[in-house]
Amino acid sequence: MKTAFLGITSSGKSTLLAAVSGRKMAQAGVSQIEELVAKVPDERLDWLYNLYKPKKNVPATIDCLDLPGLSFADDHTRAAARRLLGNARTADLVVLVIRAFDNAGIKAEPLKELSDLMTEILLADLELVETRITNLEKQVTKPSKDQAKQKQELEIQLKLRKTIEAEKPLKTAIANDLELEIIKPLGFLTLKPMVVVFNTPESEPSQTFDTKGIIDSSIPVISVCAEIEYEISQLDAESRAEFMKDLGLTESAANKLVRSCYSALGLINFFTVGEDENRAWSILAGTTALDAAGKIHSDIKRGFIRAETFSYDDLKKYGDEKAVKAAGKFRLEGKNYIVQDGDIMNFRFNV
Ligand SMILES: Nc1nc2c(ncn2[C@@H]2O[C@H](COP(=O)(O)OP(=O)(O)O)[C@@H](O)[C@H]2O)c(=O)[nH]1
Ligand SMILES: [Mg+2]
Repeated sequence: MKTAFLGITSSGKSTLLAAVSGRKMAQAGVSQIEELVAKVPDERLDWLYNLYKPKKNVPATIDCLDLPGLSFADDHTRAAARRLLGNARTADLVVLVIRAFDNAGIKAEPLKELSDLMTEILLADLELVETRITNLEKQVTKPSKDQAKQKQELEIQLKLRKTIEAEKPLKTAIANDLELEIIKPLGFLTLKPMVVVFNTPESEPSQTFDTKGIIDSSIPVISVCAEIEYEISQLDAESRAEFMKDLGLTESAANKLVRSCYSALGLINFFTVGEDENRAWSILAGTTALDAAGKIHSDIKRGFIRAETFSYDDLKKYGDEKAVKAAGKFRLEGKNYIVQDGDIMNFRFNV
């Protein structure tokens, strides 16, 4: 699962990514594509750590792609921006970073910036559709074993073009899963889940913005001051707690952002616990116990017998595993059990 961070140059993408990944800020102005890993904060894992005191505590992570800043100032930079947007096509989630702080004398125009970015993303998808239509129209005239498939895709692409031109969301044009499967490899940006981040000034970190009419109300919108978050990320645990207390914060905005990316990706956690390590595992909501076992190791999936399962909530309520068992909350689940967020699992297997 990969998240691409997109935004205009100097919107604070790299600062924000340094904050969520806990690393040092690279030299300013570095304009290459970089992959970073962000730990997904989960206070349940911290609680479990205190109970089991394992040697290691392993949180879930998400991969983040830092793309060089976009510019739509002229045809030349616009063409470069189009190419950069292409790099986001393999991502599962798009995070738009919008500059809401004045920078080097340039005033922030956050809503305009968001609106422009949304337009450019839509145009990039339109260009992809146009190119595809041109190619397919040529291909379908030549007999080949793929001809039927090409005709089918051409019909879908023509439908998509109409939808974009009518300024309607692409997903309204897709009739069923088969159509979705046919066009999925192209990586349309407007079909991806999205999170919008307003990078706010230090003077007003929780400033909010009315995005009605610009983006769909289902898209999560978060206010973050990347500079402050970066400072927080560079502190040791103790100073961090103090700093946050001074600011009256219970959770850093960077944490909130990572968690909202995680849920926008449709991911949930199950846990494994033990002397060696406690670990949070990422799975898509709706994953079966058998596939969850496969996340850990293919042998565990192959030799799956059953999954000893109890919920984090029950563990917290009753205090320890023995009490969970005594309360009748310890379960044996089979292959088809749908794993729930917060399940603590031990897979029995035989290979
Ligand atoms: N005042 C202020 N400056 C910021 C903030 N976030 C980033 N910056 C500054 O804006 C400049 C560009 O940030 P950078 O993260 O490199 O932007 P990118 O081009 O989107 O990767 C840097 O000088 C940052 O220090 C913020 O929240 N407030
Ligand atoms: Mg950058």
